[in-house]
Amino acid sequence: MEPATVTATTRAPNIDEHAVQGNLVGFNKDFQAFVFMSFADPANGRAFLADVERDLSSCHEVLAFNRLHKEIHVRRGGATQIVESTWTNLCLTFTGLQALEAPGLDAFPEEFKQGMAARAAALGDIEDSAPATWRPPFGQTIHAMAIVAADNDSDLQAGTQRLQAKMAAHNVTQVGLEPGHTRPDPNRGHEHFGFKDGISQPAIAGLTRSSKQTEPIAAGEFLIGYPDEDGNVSGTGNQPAPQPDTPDYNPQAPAPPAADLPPWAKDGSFVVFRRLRQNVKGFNDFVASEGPSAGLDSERLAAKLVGRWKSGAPLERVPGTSADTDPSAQDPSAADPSVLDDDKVNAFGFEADDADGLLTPRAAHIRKMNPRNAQPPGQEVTNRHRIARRGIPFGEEFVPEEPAYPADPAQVPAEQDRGLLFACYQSSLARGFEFIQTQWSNAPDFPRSGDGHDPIISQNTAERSFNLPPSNPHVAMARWVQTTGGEYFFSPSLPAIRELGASPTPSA
Ligand code: N7H
Repeated sequence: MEPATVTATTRAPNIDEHAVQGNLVGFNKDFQAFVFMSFADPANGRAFLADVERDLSSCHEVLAFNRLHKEIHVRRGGATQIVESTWTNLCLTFTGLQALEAPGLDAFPEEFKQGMAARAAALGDIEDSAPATWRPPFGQTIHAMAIVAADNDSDLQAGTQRLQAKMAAHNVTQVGLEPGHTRPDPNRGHEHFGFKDGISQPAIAGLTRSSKQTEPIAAGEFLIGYPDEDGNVSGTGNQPAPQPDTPDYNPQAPAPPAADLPPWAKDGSFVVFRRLRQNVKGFNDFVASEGPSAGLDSERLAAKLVGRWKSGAPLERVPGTSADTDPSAQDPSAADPSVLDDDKVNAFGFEADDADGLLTPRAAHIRKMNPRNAQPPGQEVTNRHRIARRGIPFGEEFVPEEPAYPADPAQVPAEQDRGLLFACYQSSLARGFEFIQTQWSNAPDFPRSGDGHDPIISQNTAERSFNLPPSNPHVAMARWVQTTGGEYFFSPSLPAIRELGASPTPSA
């Protein structure tokens, strides 16, 4: 594939922030609920959309609030919550769009039409991650998902009840609800294995700037109707399918649609929701028992699997680290907290200084998920597979004394049922989530032959192994993250929700 054509328009498109739903840029709230629903019939569904639309938040509102919040926080020296907001967004499955009799649905891509459960074989969701083991309503009919996000639990309850009242008024049935919340201090911002999360996020050209000084990614990688990294307008039928001899090729992806998405899809985005249960005890026991044979203590082996220390500090050298320092030997932030500063924490590549994975193993989670400047593929290929992650942890805190997980996933007790409500946004499921899950995470030969599986999220085999340089033992790993549900959604723009809600036959 030719290198990306980067034009001024690609870099700074004119995006209507009032149109795009707000969670694309990240609600960034400590309490969130994902509410799943089904419509009784098209008229009721459309009436619900028309009614709920005024409660939905836009990117403009979220960005303005976040700016104000930060300004007050900085000026008052980190004072307690001064301004608060509760946000709601709504997105629809393919069956939900059909239930609304939305026009132009033929042009939607095949993987979205099939839904996540039907994509299980391609995604590697097998054995204890197979749809047969998923919690209801996953794998069953879901028409829509609302995301409610608030600063505290009582605001979340109030926001959810407001939504539920509108659902009830229009005969919309709640088929599931997944509550998430950030972990309590001192683990706020960390996921359940203990790692700081939400550090490396792509900036979306024309919409967000990265505080971590990374180059913005073309808006067309996240939103429909804008030039992507290759200069093609996303959602149009003119995008050639990647050919087998290119690093963009995904044999698991169905052929891309030949037709353009309908006009109402502009400013929309595809959303992946995945309920990922984390076996914290299994992970902790593994790094404690396997570390010594690899010559590492448990914290260091854990860091090698992820590619960052639990503090968030990278295993690579960042600006200011001397060339003879090994930041993968012990957490450098203990001696120098500045490695966690925005201008350092993400300021590294892999290939130039660490081609052999001596610091960050090539199969470490963050290296698989964003190979940065790896060759192959080059940066321009990596940038065609970026996602905006918007997940939040769920479940109770881990207690070290708790028993091992039962073999049967259905028997995991509620108090041990914890993990990540993973959500991500992209303009193409095939090139975003599906590509990185199948071609990078699940692939033992990516980036290079024999590197191993992503230790955190690969799913397709119980025989997972991880190549740990320099001695390169293939460490055998259990699966500590199980898929317990998930679905594909489309997050339409606010004008599109008005249009879909207003008329039984909106113009295609
Ligand atoms: Fe991952 N973890 O705790 O190990 N992830 N992730 N992820 N993840 C990242 O930079 C984790 C999951 C990505 O640009 C960090 O935010 C866990 C899925 C991407 O450097 C940590 C789960 C997918 C990045 C974790 C999970 C991804 C990333 C480092 C599930 C996509 C950015 C902190 C339970 C299919 C890479 C950070 C970059 C980072 C963890 C899921 C993708 C600590 C526990 C399903 C793109």
